[in-house]
Amino acid sequence: MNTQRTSKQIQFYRENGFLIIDDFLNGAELASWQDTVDQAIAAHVSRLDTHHNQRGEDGYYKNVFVQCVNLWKTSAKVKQLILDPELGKLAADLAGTSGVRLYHDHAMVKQPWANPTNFHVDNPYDPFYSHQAIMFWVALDDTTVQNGCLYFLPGTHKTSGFDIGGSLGEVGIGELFREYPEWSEIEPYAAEMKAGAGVFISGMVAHAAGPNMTTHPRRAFAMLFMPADATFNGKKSALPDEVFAKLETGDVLADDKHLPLVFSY
Ligand SMILES: O=C(O)CCC(=O)C(=O)O
Ligand SMILES: [Fe+2]
Repeated sequence: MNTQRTSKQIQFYRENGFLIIDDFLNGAELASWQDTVDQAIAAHVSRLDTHHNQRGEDGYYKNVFVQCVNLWKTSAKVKQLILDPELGKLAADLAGTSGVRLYHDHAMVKQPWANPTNFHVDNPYDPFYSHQAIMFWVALDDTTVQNGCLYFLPGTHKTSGFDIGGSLGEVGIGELFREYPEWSEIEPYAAEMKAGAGVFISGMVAHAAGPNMTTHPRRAFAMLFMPADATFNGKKSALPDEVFAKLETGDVLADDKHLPLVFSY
C-alpha cells in the first residue's frame, strides 16, 4: 500500500476536491483486496436477499449498483485493510484534520447495464456536517468511460452547502444542477483508473459515475472517514441503531466499537 504523498498532491486535493493515487495497491495487494471483497460481498448479499428491498429503494436506484455496507464488521481481512493507520494518516493529512474515524465502508458493484450514478454531493447525507469528510474509493477493476468510471466537477467542494446533496434516484444525472446552475458549466473530469488505483474524494465535491455498458461487473470498494471531532447533526444515515439510539444532536461521534478511530496525531 503506497501511502506516501507530496505537498503538491495535498495542494491538488485542496484545490479540486479529489486526488487519484495511481499506484495505491501493487499486484499482490490488489489480488488480496479483490478476493477479500468478493468473499465478503458473497456472504453479505446472501444475507441481504433475505431482507429483500428492506431499504425501500426505487427500482432505478436498485439498478445503479449492488451496495454492501460495513464489510469490516464481518470480514477480519477487510477490517485489517481499512483500519490501517497509515491510510488514516493520509486521509487526515489531505482533509486537514488531527484524526479520523471510520464512518462506514461500502462495496459498490456496477453490474452490466447498470444505470449511471447521478451527480451528487456525499456529506449532506451523512450524520455529521463537515468540510473535512473524506472518502477513499478503490477501483477493483479497471474503470473506464465504458464501464462506469467516476466523474468529478473539480472545485465544487468550495461552493457546496450541507443542505443539498442531489438524488441517486430516478430523477436524472443532472438533477443537482437545478440547485447549483453554475456547476453545469464545469467540464467533468472523467476519472478512468486502473484496478488497484484509489481516489480520495471530498465529502463536499460533486461527483457521478457512468452506466456500465459492458458485459462485466465494475467493482469498487470505498471507506468513509470522518474527522475525529465531528458532531452528530440528527440524521441517522448509515449509523447503527445502537449508536443512533444514544446520540443527541451536537454530541461528538466517538463510538469506539462502531466508529473506530483509525488515526490520530
Ligand atoms: O461507485 C459509484 O458508482 C459511485 C460512488 C459514490 O458516489 C460514493 O461512494 O459516494
Ligand atoms: Fe458519492
